[in-house]
Amino acid sequence: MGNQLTEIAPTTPFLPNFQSLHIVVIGLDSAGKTSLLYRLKLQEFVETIPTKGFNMERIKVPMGNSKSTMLQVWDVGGQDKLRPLWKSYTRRTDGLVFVVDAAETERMEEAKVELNRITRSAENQGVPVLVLANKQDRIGAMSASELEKVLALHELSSSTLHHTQGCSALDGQGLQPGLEKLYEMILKRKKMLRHSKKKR
Ligand code: G3D
Repeated sequence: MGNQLTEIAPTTPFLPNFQSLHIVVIGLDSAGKTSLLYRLKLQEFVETIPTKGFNMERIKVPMGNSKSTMLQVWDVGGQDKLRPLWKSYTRRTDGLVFVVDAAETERMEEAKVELNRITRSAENQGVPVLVLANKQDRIGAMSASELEKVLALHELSSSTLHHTQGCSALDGQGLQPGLEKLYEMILKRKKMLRHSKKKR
């Protein structure tokens, strides 16, 4: 991830009837998380400095009808010592965005292991997951459906809503539809949770 991006105020007016959402953006280093955030916020591609080790960034973006949506970004993988830290941040999240460099086929197994680890942890049971198959502009990038198979998303628990979306931080393609889908899944889950609470 790059180093400069911290918290930026939202550009859209507040919609008072809707709540704030908290979304954690994760993925292996260099998957394109920071580039995607810049693209979302500034509508342009910004050169970033990929970093390894501890790094956390936050940005507010408009999404669906939510009052504000906080995206919090983490690198995962190769950071065993730091895992307890990011795990505590994913604990109360409404949604997860898992970013994959779809052109880096040799790291798919590593991505699969991390995705499994995160979605299977007790804290994240049932949290909707948007998988972003980033770098679609690159030759040889896996499509969303190919990535879905390679990451074995069908193995996720049936209570975990998920969607895989091809995108590119370079031109912004696919990003907004992916986030809208995540928003839908979050609302659906909240509805399901309310329903099951009423039943009890
Ligand atoms: P991270 O935050 O997940 O660690 P970055 O990843 O956003 O820092 O991106 C890592 C590298 O991938 C950067 O290139 C960045 O420009 C590139 N990148 C990110 N998204 C895309 C994309 O959609 N298409 C292409 N072609 N490249 C992308 P460098 O060269 O600086 O390592």
